Amino acid sequence: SDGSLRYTTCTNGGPLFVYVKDGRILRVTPLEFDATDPSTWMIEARGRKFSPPRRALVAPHALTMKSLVYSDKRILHPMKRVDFDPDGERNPQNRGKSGYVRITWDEALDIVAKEINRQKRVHGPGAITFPMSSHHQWGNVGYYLSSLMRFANLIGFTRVAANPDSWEGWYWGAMHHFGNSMRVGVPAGYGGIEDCLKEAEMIVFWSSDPESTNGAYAGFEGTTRRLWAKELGIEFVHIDPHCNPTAQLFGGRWFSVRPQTDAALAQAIMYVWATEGLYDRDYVATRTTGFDEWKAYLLGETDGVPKTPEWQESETGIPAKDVRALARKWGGRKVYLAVGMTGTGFGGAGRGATGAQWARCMIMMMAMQGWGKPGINFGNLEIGIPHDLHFYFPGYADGGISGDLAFTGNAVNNYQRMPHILTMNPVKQMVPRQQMPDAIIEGKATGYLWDGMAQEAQFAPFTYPMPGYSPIHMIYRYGGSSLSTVTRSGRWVDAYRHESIEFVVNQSIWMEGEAQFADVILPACTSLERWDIGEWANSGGYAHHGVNVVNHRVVTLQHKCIEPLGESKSDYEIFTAILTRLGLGAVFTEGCSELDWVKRVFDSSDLPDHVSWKKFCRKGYYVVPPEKPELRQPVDMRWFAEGRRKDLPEPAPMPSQYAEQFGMGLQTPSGKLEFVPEIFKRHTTDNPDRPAVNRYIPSWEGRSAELSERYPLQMIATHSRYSFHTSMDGKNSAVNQVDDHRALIAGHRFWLLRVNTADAAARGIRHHDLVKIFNVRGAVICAADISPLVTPGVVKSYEASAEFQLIDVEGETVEIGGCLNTLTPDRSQTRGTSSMAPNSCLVQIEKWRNAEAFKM
Ligand code: MGD
Ligand code: MGD
Ligand code: 4MO
Repeated sequence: SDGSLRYTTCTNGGPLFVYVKDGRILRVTPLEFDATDPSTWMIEARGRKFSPPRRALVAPHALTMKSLVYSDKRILHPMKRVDFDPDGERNPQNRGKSGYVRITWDEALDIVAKEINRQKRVHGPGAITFPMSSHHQWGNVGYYLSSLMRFANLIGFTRVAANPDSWEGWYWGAMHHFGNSMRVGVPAGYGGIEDCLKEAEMIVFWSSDPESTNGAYAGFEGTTRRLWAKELGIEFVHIDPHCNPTAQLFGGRWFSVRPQTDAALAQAIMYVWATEGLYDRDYVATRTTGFDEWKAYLLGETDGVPKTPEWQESETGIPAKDVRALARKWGGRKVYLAVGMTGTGFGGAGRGATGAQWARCMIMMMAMQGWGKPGINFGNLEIGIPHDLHFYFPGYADGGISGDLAFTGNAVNNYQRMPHILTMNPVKQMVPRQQMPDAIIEGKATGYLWDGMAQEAQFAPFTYPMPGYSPIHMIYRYGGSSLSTVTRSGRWVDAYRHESIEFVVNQSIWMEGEAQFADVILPACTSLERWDIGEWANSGGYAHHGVNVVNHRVVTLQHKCIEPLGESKSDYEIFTAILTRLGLGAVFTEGCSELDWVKRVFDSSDLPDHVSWKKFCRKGYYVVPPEKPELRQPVDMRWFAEGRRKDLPEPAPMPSQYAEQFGMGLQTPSGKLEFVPEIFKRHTTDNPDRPAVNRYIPSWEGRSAELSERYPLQMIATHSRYSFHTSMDGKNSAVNQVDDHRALIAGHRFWLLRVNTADAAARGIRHHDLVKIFNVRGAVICAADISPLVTPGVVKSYEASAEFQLIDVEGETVEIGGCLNTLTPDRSQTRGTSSMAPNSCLVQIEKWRNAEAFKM
């Protein structure tokens, strides 16, 4: 009615309508279905019928897209650092200090293309690196695993080997008890919604806050289902140092556990089960191995310390009587255990020094309770929707246009349906992500692989530099989040300024984070300014059937809604322009525009069987009809509990990975659920950090650590409720105005630090005072958010401030953007792994100068 055109798009927080008039975006709204879209599924449970709303319940950050497009932090033209001369003085020491001048695209592309050639000529393969983040704007064509991977492979590069950041404790620990390596050691969650609603009596949320983390991409799609569970009288319990938004919304008993002591609590619960017979004896006897050895440890027969509720009290801070009561209740009921964002793995508890101990306990607890029997499973009603999973559409990790068969899901997923020119990185050298700054500064680093192919892959170390290859001399950074998402991130500043780094190019949409440390900046555009295609929440790869979290399967054409702002270009166009200068333009594009690739992805999917290209383009989205009730996906692990052949719609494990008969048993050497993993017995006997019999080993950065005398508070900085990592924070995004996200004080939007009332009072800190949070690694200025919702002795905040802003105040350097990862330890959780352990980092806080003083 206002004369605008309605386009569609998809984001990390769900699909949107985008209203455009005269080349400008007027507004974005959550996508709503109409009468022509297929019907919605219904679940019957305990005499009630449940069906979700017929619209996309998107995340708050999705709705900020317009403000991101028109942000005043957009980079609108190519730029060069003022004191960078590619043919003369390069002044690496001034990165992040000196300013920029505008240059033309021609000049920028020439500098970058020439430098790529020079690096190869002078140093040889391996000198260039493309550090990649874990996420991207939505869409199968533009995704970093798609276009950027294709581009980087055509150039050749030292790979920055990612650590399994989302999965840490599961990959390095839990996986060895039950397999699921192709899911990085987390359970699958099939059929979990219906089973939970029909059967479960209680849900234990353990390090699980789906109202904040939204099953990653599902917005508030799961909220409705949890409300149904409340209506049905399913009891909720929360184990978390923070009375998180899920606990706040739904209520239920909150166990305020001290960070990283969870394994002690879990073991005390298992002690009660073991001694009071509150476990599934038949299941343990027939489906598992090693229980006697585990039980001996619980009872203290092996180390003289019975793991009683009294024993755990001084560690966790939870009274013994409460633990005993919880254990008895749990042991006598059908319980869903909810760990992390989907309830089936993840969780901040897994991203700390004791992360693997905790994740291992979670699997063992479920083994004791009969995992897979009706009402006994992992989940928090976030995953396991009765979708038609036979309908095929590729996820973003399934390779897109990359042609990369080694580091994406392409080889096992979409390649056969969309053959395109293969691309391969000829460089075998890798550098571990968390150690990359040290690799640059000290010239060496050791890492361990994240590879889901097999459980064994993680035991072989790799070293940097690798004989035969050049160390890194050029960084091609795409985006710029490391200062905020990598541990002890202040190291990056020194790495960027290191003399061995001859050239830094940054391709970013906004002037933030690492973009400020580049020699040449290439302006990219947002996904609303270019073509793409994607299915909501379909990540693919290690999260096979990831769509199982949203209520409807929605594939969207991601329209080019407006022309790119200023001189910005799509990433694909930038890559094409650089490769054209290297004579590889046509190899990269195969003669295709982005819209052509979108059509190729469309054709590779099952969409053409149901909707014409023309109709799809006009409507902008397609909703997959739900599965017929009789064909609904089976419940995860039910086959195992019943001793049948595996009946789940997933390709893993590989045929070679079954102990005896294909489809029978788990991906463990015994085929059973192993309380004492055989794989650990084989490979870690010389590593006390990774014992075969799981133990409670207090955190090396916990309350008993030496550091705690000077830094008595434990900081947990987990995933931000309102932004998606750095992506929707800062840059004057609408998210910035959310009071629960940043506080506007003296003209600056400060990152929030939630402090317990008693800890604040002891330090004379009042609500919204500026506080300095610090340790040996750095100091950050935040706004105090005083609240009883956080356990005393713990300060709660979030990772992923997009802004990184160092200022000097009376000789002291402090960071005022909110990059709390400048304080977290860079040490791996355990020896012999490349795992991040940001959680439970020891800090002190004090009231900082008042806001008026800050203004000067
Ligand atoms: P993102 O902000 O998602 O974070 O860490 P990252 O993956 O590093 O980074 C994406 C980057 O890509 C941004 O800079 C963004 O601007 C850029 N980008 C996105 N789309 C485009 C595009 O279209 N074009 C271009 N040119 N650039 C684009 C996430 C990581 O953080 C994760 S996944 C986890 S699980 C860890 N969690 C965690 C924690 O729990 N606690 C602490 N303390 N730290 C953590 N860090 C980890
Ligand atoms: P976290 O926020 O790390 O999320 O999903 P999760 O790993 O589940 O942790 C969840 C809860 O664990 C929090 O309430 C936190 O207080 C608690 N916790 C932290 N430490 C401990 C501990 O030691 N013990 C116990 N018991 N609890 C603890 C992460 C997932 O979220 C991932 S991997 C990504 S990449 C996505 N990121 C993301 C985002 O950046 N923003 C939004 N809005 N959603 C996201 N969803 C995804
Ligand atoms: Mo993650």
